[in-house]
Amino acid sequence: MSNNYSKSFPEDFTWGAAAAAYQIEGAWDEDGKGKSVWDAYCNEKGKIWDGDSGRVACDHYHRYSEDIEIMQAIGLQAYRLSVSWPRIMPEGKGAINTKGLEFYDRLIDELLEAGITPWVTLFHWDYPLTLDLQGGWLAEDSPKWFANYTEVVVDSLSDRVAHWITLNEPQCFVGLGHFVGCHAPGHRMGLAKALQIGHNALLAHGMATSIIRTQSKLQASVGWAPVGNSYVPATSNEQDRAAAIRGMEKVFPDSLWNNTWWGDPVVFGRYPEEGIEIYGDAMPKIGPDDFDIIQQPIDFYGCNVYTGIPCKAGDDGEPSEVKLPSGSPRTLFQWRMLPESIYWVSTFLHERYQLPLVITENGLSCHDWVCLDGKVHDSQRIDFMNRYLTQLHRAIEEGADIRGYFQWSIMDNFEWAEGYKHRFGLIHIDYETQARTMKDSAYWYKEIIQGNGTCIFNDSSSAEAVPL
Ligand code: GBH
Repeated sequence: MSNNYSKSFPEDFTWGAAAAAYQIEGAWDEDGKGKSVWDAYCNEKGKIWDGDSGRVACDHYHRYSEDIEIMQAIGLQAYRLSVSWPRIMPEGKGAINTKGLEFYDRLIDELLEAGITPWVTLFHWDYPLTLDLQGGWLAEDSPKWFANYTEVVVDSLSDRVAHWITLNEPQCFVGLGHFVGCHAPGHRMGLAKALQIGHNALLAHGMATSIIRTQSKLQASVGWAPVGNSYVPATSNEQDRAAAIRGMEKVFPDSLWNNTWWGDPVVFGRYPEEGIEIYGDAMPKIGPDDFDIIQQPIDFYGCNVYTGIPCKAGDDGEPSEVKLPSGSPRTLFQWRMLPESIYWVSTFLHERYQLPLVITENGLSCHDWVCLDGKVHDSQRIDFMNRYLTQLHRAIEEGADIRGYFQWSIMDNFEWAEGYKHRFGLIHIDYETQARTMKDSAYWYKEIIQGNGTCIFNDSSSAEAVPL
């Protein structure tokens, strides 16, 4: 058994953690904030587990100073936050809510004082309700609305913020929000409209990227944070490996969890041929300049990765899912724990797009135990992170240019349709008292950061293939 205590990540590697506005801020109607589609969706009966909402969440809006102190105690180098669009533009366009902007001013100033680099996501799903009522992402003007909002944020924060992420997971807010309907705004619009919304979101990404590039006061680094399927070959034979890569490049007719449908327009300025064929009549309307707008140079490609699909090559070479033995480890969400997913998807993205990569999210919900000694034991999180980081290191060793890792999430938070059932945090939140407690994983991560990964223990169990 090889024990790789000598592992080290690249010298300028960024160790961070992430969260999103609606999931932690609370203060849903304070200081002039407008409503988001999530505020409305949570009021609909039966949509959210236990009838929860993000009205109060972690009360981060008021407790951000304390949260930054804990981030500092963990030794975080970077913190990925998102700006709530309706907090700073209550109607989504037009009037600016200065009080909302002042919150992000204070937050960023204090992060910088604590020596933590802010990475700002412009859109992590809390879309202004007023705009949704005016057609939302389907409206022809929607990319422009986003561009105008971006200008406001860039004008106000870019003297201190250099790292930007335009959109978080279009696959989710388009797919789950407008196609499946299990996330806000809860529309089920059919494939054609969903793809049009996706196209508008890509235009929004492009416009925002060029605005940041041209209007930022600091030299900006811009990327985005999509999520796509990661396939893991069940054996190390050539056919199975090829099938996994095929799975990550494939456009599926009935699913929006693709990598290339979203990534190719951004990096190559075109939709993948295969997608154009299978979507046929459902293809979005594409204006003559659209791809010039969408294809803006980006500085890094973000990758949110949680789980993967184990596969073998079918007779036609296409990936065919392999059933793991029952009882194979899963997270509390029932997502498979598949450490190699981070290796395969980052290797795939590196090879296809040839851009620096940043793992913009990786983490899990698991049971944790608040003990009498006041400690919170979450050994599954530590085990999970250790294994995923081992595989991330493997990808780097084999040549993938990976610049950073953001753990999801810095603290337990409002897990969308699952409410507060799932705890993803390094920091435990007591939702009765709002008390914060660093979990065991936070102490563990602190040492990982301090040692730049040198103390990641590779027990070799996940180094090669998924055992069948
Ligand atoms: C992210 O989405 C979000 O960005 C974040 O806000 C959220 O809190 C976090 O993750 C946790 O959910 O095939 O059944 O094994 C995650 C998107 C989409 C990742 C579905 C896992 C596969 C589930 N997820 N995906 S499954």
